[in-house]
Amino acid sequence: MVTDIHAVTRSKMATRDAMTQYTAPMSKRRLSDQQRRRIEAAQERHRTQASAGEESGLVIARFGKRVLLETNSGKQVSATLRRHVDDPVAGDRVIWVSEGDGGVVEALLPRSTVISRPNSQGRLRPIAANIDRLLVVVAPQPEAQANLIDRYLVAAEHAGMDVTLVFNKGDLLPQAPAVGQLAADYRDLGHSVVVTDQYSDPDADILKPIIRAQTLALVGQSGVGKSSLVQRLLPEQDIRIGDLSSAAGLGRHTTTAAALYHLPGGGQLIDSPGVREFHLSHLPPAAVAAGFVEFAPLLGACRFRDCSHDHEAGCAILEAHSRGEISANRMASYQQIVASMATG
Ligand SMILES: Nc1nc2c(ncn2[C@@H]2O[C@H](COP(=O)(O)OP(=O)(O)OP(=O)(O)O)[C@@H](O)[C@H]2O)c(=O)[nH]1
Ligand SMILES: [Mg+2]
Ligand SMILES: [Zn+2]
Repeated sequence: MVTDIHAVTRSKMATRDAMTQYTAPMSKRRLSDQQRRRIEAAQERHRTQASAGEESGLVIARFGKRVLLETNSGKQVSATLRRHVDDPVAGDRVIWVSEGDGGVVEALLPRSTVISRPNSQGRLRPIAANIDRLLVVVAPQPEAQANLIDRYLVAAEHAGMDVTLVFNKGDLLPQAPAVGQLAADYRDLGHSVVVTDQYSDPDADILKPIIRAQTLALVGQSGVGKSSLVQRLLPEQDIRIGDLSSAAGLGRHTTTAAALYHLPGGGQLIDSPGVREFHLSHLPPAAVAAGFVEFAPLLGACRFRDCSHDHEAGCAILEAHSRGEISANRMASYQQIVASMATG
């Protein structure tokens, strides 16, 4: 949250600079086709040039300087990383060789998508890769934050991933009408929204048709029930679930590393550690407006090409807001994100 007026001013300047340089990402469809071709070409190149013993593998989880790999024959192997190998994470495909009881990762194959976030030192770190759809999980407890949802929507749009907003702990919604309203608001904006809870029939799980054969990543605050969702879909596995009563649902992280799970009906889910906040300081500021679905058709219609949609005359977005077509909450959330970007 920015309380420093100088920081706000700096952010506006940064916005303008970045806006003139920003080019909108290609459509998701073209992006993924092109990236898929590039990845296939890299894999093919590797197949023809591979030296003895090298094969590709899927990263199930990353633990410090080691990864847990799934081999092409479905076995799990713990592997170290050659020094130059760049930060493999759950969902990555890598080239590895076996060594002793384990393996060594030699190369990271190109990614179609990656979710990253700045670490506590402000360095951008990948969390999970090759994601088709982000499942942004929110709940009445800890209470859903619209601004955090908006940040994930911006990041996903920029990265070319689809998004479903999962309103979990639906059993608690009758006591949390504001969260129910939030679900309705995002649905009205045209987003994919599901309401679910751990007591619903697993065979009729509302998430199953969304998952299909894709790779999905569960993200959101700690304690909203991401790991519980995985457990529901994989009743045989033993997945660590947090005890909300001892943590009051805040600030405690039960899941400490992202991990990939294959689902029996096809598709794979990547569970990730909960976040307290999600910084977008690594994105160009103009990506923020592009991630607000009701702003997108108006972009380019402002009088000034480098409009920051904050105070300018002839701003199509502010005009739509004054006509009641963009809600006060979303306008404020947009401005809060842009203002926070200069300070991280
Ligand atoms: N009432 C209710 N509680 C739930 C539901 N799903 C999960 N919980 C509870 O929420 C708490 C946290 O669940 P987790 O699955 O560990 O949450 P998480 O999002 O994985 O948390 P981190 O790993 O810390 O990010 C546990 O006490 C669960 O029993 C639900 O549908 N309804
Ligand atoms: Mg968890
Ligand atoms: Zn504008």
